[in-house]
Amino acid sequence: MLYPIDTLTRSKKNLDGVWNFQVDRDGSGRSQSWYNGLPSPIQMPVPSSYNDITTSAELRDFIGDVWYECRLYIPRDWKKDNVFLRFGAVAHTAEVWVNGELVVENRNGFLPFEAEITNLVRQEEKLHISVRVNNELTWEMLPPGEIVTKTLPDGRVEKTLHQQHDFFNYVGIHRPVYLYTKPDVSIEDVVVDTEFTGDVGHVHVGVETKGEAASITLTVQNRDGEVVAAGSGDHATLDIPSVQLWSPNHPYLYLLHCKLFYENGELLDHYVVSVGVRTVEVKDRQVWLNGSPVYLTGFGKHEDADVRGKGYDAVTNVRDFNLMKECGANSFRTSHYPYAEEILQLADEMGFLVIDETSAVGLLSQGVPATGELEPVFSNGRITKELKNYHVDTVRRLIERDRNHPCVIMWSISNEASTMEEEAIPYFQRIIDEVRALDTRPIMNVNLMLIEPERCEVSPLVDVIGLNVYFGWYSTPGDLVKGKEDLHDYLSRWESHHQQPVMITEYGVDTIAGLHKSPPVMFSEEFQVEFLATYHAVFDMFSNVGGEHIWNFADFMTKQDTVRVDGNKKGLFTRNRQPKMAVHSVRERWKSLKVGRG
Ligand code: GCB
Repeated sequence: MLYPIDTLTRSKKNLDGVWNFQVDRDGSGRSQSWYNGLPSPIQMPVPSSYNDITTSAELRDFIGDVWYECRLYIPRDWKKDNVFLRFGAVAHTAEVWVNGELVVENRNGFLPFEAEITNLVRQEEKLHISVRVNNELTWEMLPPGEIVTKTLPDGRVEKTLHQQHDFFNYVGIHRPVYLYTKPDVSIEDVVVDTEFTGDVGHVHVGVETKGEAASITLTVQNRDGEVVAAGSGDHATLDIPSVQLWSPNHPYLYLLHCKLFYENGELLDHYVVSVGVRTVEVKDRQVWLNGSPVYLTGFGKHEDADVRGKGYDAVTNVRDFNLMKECGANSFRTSHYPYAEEILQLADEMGFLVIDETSAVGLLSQGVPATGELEPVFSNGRITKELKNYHVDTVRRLIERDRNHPCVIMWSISNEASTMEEEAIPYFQRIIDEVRALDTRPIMNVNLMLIEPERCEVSPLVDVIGLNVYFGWYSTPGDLVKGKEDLHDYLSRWESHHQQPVMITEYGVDTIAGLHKSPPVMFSEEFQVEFLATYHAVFDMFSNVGGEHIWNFADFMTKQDTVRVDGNKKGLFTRNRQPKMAVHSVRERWKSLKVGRG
């Protein structure tokens, strides 16, 4: 799905701001036609999670439906165009009405959806947009969850969410909302793939169109606005002489202009895609970028910030990227769901390699921390056909959304699933087949520490194995001597059992900023420094380790729990994006690593 942009033939209108909002306590809003107007709304910013905007614990923890609405005029000159209403993401399920008419339903909290509303725009009055949002999770969606209901003595129904994943169930209209126009004869999709031979870059372009256009022209402009390659047709390869390759240290972007023309030369549609020329492959137990091995340094992240929750926030995102650059990070993982498209655009611009993850987190029998024996979920009917279809659909929509971003170097198909079960093989094979049918990038699956190399059934199917490791934290807590031995033993066994590169996708410890202890103890800043240094020394002993992502970039909110102190505190930065002590030693290491850093 193409991102809405202004071009010679298209306009967009951003609807972010303060909308009306109302909680639907007994779920009767639909039958009371709230889509025609909310009876007693309060104000709610969009985009944002609604949970932390007021001071009400009831709203923060509410389970069920809430409603949003806004009203606006559409410019008169839009009346000749086709108009679409597009949401970047609404968690978790949404129904959208325009002028009282249901126009779209969506069941995916992390991916965009849209509806054509041309006929409704042609009416004279203000447009009334109404959205019903529900935050209930089931085992037929991702991430999975379960709502347990209890009827209280006074007849009220109490709902509790049981979730496996370790982040707060923030919900609401999370990403930018746009109205945009598209001509009758239009560019529906553009697919770009790149490679190079010597110093010539090859940009393979596929254009999907709607309606009858006489011709399609394709031109590539460099940063100075000069046309450096040109072609035509719906499939073409454009060659860029003396190409500037895209990499984290040199995030050079070209602009690909696609134009549709009528026979008489009239311009019908125009769309522009940023293109970074680069290659990614996995060989010799390493990840290669532009023909050289690259070692990934960086973080598992979250879309999470104080007050805003998971709401898109450019301020936080640019701050995060500046801090990551400053640490010597060249990459991050979109743990544990697809991030906003605007974040990937920023990663293209600023130069980060991204492991793009689906929202398949928590496909196992335990919550966090998972310790002890795991119960099966694939073989006992917990993982249903509906869930698998949802996963396949998510992967398809993710790839269709993100495949043109040079920053995306890998697809991560799940985090910590119950992959010791044989029944997980056909499930994941289906997901992998879907990815391979759509794209050539390497596939990663992220493994739970409890699932030992000899027991993991899914790792043999993927290109890169992600390992989340917490020896000396969740196992032998506080004992880094034993933790180091266990980590060494674990990595040695992965090295001898599997031929693919492994990537350390998580390692880290909860650290309370300002807590100092000598000798170090768990939760102190000194312990975080020592833990990371211990792990780094072990990683350096293994040539099949292709990278290290600290868990987490910043402290983040979780559900309330005895193992969490106002959220997960494994950040290298606080939730307010200020450094903990370990930042300094991490920066020193990452900036001086000799292995290729892209
Ligand atoms: C994990 C999970 C991550 C948790 C982390 C932790 O393995 O992948 O979502 O937040 O452990 O801190 O326990």
